[in-house]
Amino acid sequence: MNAAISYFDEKHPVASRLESLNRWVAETAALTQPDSIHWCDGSEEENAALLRLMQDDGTLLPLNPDTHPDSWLYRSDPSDVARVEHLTFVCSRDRDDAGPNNHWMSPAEGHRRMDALFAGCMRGRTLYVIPYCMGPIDSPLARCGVEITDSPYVVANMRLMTRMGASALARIEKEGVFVKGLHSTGELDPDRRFIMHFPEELSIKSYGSGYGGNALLGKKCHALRIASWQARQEGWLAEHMLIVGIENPRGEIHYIAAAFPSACGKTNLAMLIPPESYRQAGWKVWTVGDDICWMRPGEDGRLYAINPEAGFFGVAPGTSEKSNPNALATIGHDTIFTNVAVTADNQPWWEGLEAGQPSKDWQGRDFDPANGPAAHPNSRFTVSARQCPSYSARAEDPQGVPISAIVFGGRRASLVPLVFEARDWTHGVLVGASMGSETTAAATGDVGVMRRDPMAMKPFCGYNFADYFAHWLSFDRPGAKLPKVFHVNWFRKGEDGRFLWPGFGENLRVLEWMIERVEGRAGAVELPVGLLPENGELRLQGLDLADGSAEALFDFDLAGWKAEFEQVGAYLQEYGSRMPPILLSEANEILKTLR
Ligand code: SAT
Ligand code: MN
Repeated sequence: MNAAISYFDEKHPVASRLESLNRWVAETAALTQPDSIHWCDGSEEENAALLRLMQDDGTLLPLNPDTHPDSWLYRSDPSDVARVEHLTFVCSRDRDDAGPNNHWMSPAEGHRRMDALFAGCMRGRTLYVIPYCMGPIDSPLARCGVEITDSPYVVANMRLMTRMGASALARIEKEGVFVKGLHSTGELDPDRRFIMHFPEELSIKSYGSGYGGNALLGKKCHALRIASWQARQEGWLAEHMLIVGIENPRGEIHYIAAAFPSACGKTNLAMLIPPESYRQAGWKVWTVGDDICWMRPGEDGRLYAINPEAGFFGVAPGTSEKSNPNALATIGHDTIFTNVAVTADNQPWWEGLEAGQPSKDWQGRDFDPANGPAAHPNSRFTVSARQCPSYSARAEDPQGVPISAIVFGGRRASLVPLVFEARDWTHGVLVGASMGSETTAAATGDVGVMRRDPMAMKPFCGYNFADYFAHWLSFDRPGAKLPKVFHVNWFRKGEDGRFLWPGFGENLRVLEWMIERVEGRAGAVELPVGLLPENGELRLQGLDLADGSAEALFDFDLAGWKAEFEQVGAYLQEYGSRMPPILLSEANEILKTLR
């Protein structure tokens, strides 16, 4: 301890009035041995100085200032381009609290391993202290954390993704509670890389990666894994969901929260542009968040949601004037691009962008198709949400927005129809719990493999899924006015292997049906798996679907569903006696009907 305190001298002044924070920074400095300590205040000057530093040492490459002012390219280590689920652990005291859905290590072993990696790792580097707030600074739903990192790239990204600096520190000093996140890029050696969570201590230790979800600790580590644990204790939900407001021609706005796995279109849905005929009729879409949603019951019994983030860390490939013009407008300036390609005139480029040609690939090599795609499939942009043309004024509302509908969805080439509605909350929880999806490039490993991904939280739930489902079920109580629950599948394919549904802006047609259901105006047909739109209730006018697609999108394959529910039943059984019996019996009932 005494050695640690020596870090606070004239060169490293004590920067907080909160003793527990100062002590933690001092202890961390004693362990990691940085050359200097910098407490981030979140100011423009600080950001400018950091960007200059990274430009000078080649960490950030400036992009074309005429087309992309104040924007930067960051090329990561080629081995460090995605989340690493196999190296991500929940270190709870009791192994069963982490559950079969998480890798587990005891807290003592977790700390021992991590502290061995952190010992002396910041020699020659600066230790940055980043106080941040997840959610609007004055929101009772928001929660704070402090990330210590040796990566200026992480500081610059956290500044875009969270409310970071002096105002967050003031809230932390008032509350006295914060999530402690310790991060070092270490040697970027995949064999010396771990992301560990200590939910009972509200702390995170992450070593050996500079990539988004592994290194920006406010995001998946805090706002999902630790927050889901906190949310269970405190009676709220921390979810991997976008939040979007849909304004109808009468000027009424319904807010929808939707859970899709990483790289399955959350950003696109959150920023959707209505089809021409809808636009003319007066429909508008407002973006509240594109990745994470914290919600809790309000006094009127409805669920109220905030987006804990302040920016977007979106997938670049596939983003175009056609697929997501709002995203393109958002990233026109003051954006950090990670692992994209560049054109000859130094504009960022990725597959799916209509304009331009790649000149250098994501690793800085002359572009050669033999080396694979020009931009890494998980290349990203980081940008402040305030730059989004469709950013909702309610996104900064400290009380959050009331949620009318919850949507679950995965990438399923077959079986699952375009949309169906759950019969009630319990069935809705089962619909979420039985979600399946094909894996994407957002995590290291095979792409396109079908796996169970309940509520799109498989990589992010900080505790036992059985307890998580029980927590979800507990919201159905007297006085609750819960949202309706739906399931969508934008990714069903026809026999020719092509997508049956055009997606993107046209998805508003499906959201319109949901809103009509919420308002009690649209009909539905009941099948064993849920409620489908009555014939003609899903508005398809003006949509150029291939012959037979409209039917194929809702084609009901009885044998396929039986097999699906047999799998779902077996999956839920894996959680043993902690699985809520009502969920098992709900799944069983459906299977019986299918048989
Ligand atoms: O890398 S992140 O976890 O931040 C993005 C994602 O995979 O959803
Ligand atoms: Mn995500």
